[in-house]
Amino acid sequence: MKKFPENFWWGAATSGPQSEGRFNKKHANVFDYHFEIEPEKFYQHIGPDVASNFYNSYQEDIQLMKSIGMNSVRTSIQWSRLIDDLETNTVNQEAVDFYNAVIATMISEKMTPVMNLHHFDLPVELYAKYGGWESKKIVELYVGFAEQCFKLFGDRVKYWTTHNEPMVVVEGEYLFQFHYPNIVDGKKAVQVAYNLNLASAKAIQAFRRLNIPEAKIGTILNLTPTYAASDSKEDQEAARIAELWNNNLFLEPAVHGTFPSELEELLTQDKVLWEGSAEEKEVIKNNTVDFLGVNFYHPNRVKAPDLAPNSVGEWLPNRYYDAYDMPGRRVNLDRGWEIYPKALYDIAINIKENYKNIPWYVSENGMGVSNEDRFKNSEGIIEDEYRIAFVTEHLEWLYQGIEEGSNCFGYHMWTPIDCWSWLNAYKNRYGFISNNIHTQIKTVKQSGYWFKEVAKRNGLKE
Ligand code: BGP
Repeated sequence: MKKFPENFWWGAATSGPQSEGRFNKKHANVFDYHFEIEPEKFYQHIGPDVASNFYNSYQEDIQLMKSIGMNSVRTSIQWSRLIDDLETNTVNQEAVDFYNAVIATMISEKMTPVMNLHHFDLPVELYAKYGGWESKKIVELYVGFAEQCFKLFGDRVKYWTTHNEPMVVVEGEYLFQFHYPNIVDGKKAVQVAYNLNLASAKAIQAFRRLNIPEAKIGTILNLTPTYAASDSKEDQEAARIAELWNNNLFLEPAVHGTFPSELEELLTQDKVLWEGSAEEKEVIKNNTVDFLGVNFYHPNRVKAPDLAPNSVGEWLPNRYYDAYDMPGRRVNLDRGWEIYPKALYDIAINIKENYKNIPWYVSENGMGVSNEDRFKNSEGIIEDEYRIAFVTEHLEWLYQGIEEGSNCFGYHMWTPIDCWSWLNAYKNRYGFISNNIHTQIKTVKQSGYWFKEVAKRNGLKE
């Protein structure tokens, strides 16, 4: 048997904005607002209003999670729910009661709660008033919110994360127009990336000052290892820059407390470098993470760009590389993402060799498949063998990385119960547990029963 380390986390991740529903929330986050103004942009015009109804059904949902053998679970605290006055960071008592109840239920079901503080869900008023993450004012307000969370829940929550996939905020909101406010502005994107790194370090600083016994803090990054189309000098150079921008821009400050110098040089040469003070860089230097969460879905294959990088026009980071569609690649067509499990091994070794072999866990992995009802058997259970195969392959490569010394302490699936997925809404389903969004009836899939056995064995059968 392929046995995983003792006390390995077997679990799954969700987020507040994708599971709770908008019930009883005083403020709108950027997605709540985007759906209000452009519902037609969301698959089948379904917004985050109800999501998977976690706000009302958290007890039953957590019990279902427990029933499939999960020993740990991540969700997020919504800033737009917890805070009443966004300027002074006073808290909303009903929200405090809600998160207290969620945490208590997880603990009573013997699941380690992991709480994330930012899952793309900035209160939209802060975007309207200050320009969101473009502004350092938001960094300060976010740190105030984070501090409230540590004080309110830190006695019971021992694993915290500052952001989920900050790079997606940069890409979705400022480069590639898949998240509100759909801006295309490379210079702003660079500043937002810096500010998100700064916010993470400042939240960690606030956390350390509170000295909460046994509590640890990390951040969650979507790592997309880069593979060049060929060994040619040009393709290799494209891959080098893609790796600097997509991964190292967040990974290096989080773990080493510095920005990649080659990237700083490039951004300086292109006259788009962020504004940051020596004092801020000191904060980043001195407040690195205790652990890392890695979301892994797909690799990033690149080739030399068709157009010369010094072509005239708006600066965007991808002027240095083009996406490469490798012939024969395996793809999940519903999501359009390549399936390449060996990348998880490459991540494990990269962390071991270049990032202090810091403790890390797979904080998301999984596959979103549409119309899963077609796989229902006569008992109404979805037979999602493709998901079992997908997770097995990823776990095998992860196992190999651990065998070679990478310090990985867990595997979380995206997601426990089918939840709302941004613009794709409920098109692609990722859960171990299905959700009928009309009745909110939740049913364990075949993969959920399978996962329970894996967790119980703490390993994979040979
Ligand atoms: C990650 C996010 C999750 C989740 C997942 C699936 O990027 O952290 O919030 O949504 O991807 O992707 P999607 O919902 O875009 O299909």
